[in-house]
Amino acid sequence: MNTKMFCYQCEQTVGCTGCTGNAGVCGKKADTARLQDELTGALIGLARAVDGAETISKRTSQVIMEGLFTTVTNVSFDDAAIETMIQKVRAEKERLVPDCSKCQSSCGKTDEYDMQQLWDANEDVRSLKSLILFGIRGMAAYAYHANVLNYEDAEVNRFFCEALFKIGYEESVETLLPVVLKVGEINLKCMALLDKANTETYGTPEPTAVTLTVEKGPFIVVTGHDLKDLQLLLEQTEGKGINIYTHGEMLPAHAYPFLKKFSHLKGNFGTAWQNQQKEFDHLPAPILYTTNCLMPPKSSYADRVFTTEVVAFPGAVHIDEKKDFTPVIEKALELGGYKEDQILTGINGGTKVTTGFGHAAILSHAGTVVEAVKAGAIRHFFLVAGCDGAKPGRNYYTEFVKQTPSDSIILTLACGKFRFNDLDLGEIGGLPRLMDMGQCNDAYGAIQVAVALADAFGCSVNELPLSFVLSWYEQKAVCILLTLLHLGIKNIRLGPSLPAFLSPNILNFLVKNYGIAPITTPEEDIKTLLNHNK
Ligand code: SF4
Ligand code: SF3
Repeated sequence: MNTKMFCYQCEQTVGCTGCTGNAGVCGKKADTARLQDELTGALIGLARAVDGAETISKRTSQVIMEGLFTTVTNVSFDDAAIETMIQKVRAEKERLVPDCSKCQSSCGKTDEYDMQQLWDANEDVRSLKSLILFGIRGMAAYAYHANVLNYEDAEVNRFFCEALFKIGYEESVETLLPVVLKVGEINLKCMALLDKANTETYGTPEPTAVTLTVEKGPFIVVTGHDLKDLQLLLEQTEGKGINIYTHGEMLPAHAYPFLKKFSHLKGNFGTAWQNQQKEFDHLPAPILYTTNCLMPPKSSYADRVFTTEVVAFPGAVHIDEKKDFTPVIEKALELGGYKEDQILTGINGGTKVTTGFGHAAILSHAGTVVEAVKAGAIRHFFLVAGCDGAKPGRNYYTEFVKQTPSDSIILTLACGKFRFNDLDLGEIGGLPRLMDMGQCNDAYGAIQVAVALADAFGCSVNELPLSFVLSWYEQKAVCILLTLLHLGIKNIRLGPSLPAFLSPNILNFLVKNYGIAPITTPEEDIKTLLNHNK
């Protein structure tokens, strides 16, 4: 394959096959894509150097997580930052195995990996290696968030190396397929780790109504998934007359007892990531990006974009690991915010949204839920969850939710919910019909709820009146999907389009063994899914 760049890791890839020109649909330039490939090749080189080690040091693991996270869609557009990351990976390999790259031995482990080999491989091998690579990229983001809260899991850390090693070493479908499923297994452990890290640090999420009104005066919008950054920003802005508003995947932060005690954490601004260029246009406030999804900023607000951790964009001020948010605070004071309160709404006109229905909150009503199912008040549960995106066809999810019968419950999580989370769908037996469980990583909570319900009814998760209707965009969705497959969850509906990196044979395998299917129309899918477990 002789292209300027090759990337097909996200849902908006060109023609559902791959971005191959001078830049991807996301705005990633060909040079950046090539550097990301070089970084991935260097990470495989590092994994080769630690092959067989029982324990992977904290330092090596941090380098691997950071390197993988850097290559997730909409995280880093900054070539200089990626080059620095590549040097960091090489330095770590040199520290572990001095002179490895100069060694003449025939062990076959001295080199970095040339990603062109992967892109040129037989389509099934390429498909499986891509599933592994994109899955561990997503998982690395979750491990990274747990790590900043000082939580780590030796098995998760070891698996990053194992998976990277296999990408560079195994060449057969038979040996790669088990690794794909193992990504799902280990990601479940990784999401459990992050759940523990978040709840032990910030408390158990509580159902919380969040206003969409932005009060007059200086404010900061904080987006992404990193709760620690939000905590530090809240501490540094306390008493300074600056309000903080969450955006996108930061919305569920309002439900954590430790974070909600800050009275200047006021509400949520805006919707999902793909609307940021419209919503941030001339915003009288700075925006702090803690993770994906960053879109190339328009000139109307580029001077107020701040990044931290692995997020980076050329020209945007980057807050380094010292976490001094003074430049963001000064920008908020300089811009001054709105002159009057702004009563803003969600996509459907609602003026507030509710979040915080984590597994603990839902399971505290387990008795009510079980009784309601037995009495026929609840006929079905739909998990309508996942990423949002820019491509047309995603209004399927809004329509799906609107058309669900009034005796069904909708659980949701991740940023796709902004299409419908301001709808008032009413209640069943005192429980809201629409419950937001949190960020994408809180898919762990949805799994906990499903397992507990299956226990209560003495059946398997697949026998529950529960359907998974998922929307994907980037690589975190890949690891979550692999976790659901690892758990044997069947009949998932996936959209808005299927991943370009599923070869026909691998897709057939998923269809045959897991009944995975693309979304069709809300009417058709609701009808099929309601009849499924009868
Ligand atoms: Fe294309 Fe997605 Fe890759 Fe960006 S991340 S270059 S849009 S496939
Ligand atoms: Fe959204 Fe980018 Fe995936 Fe965590 S913020 S879900 S797309």
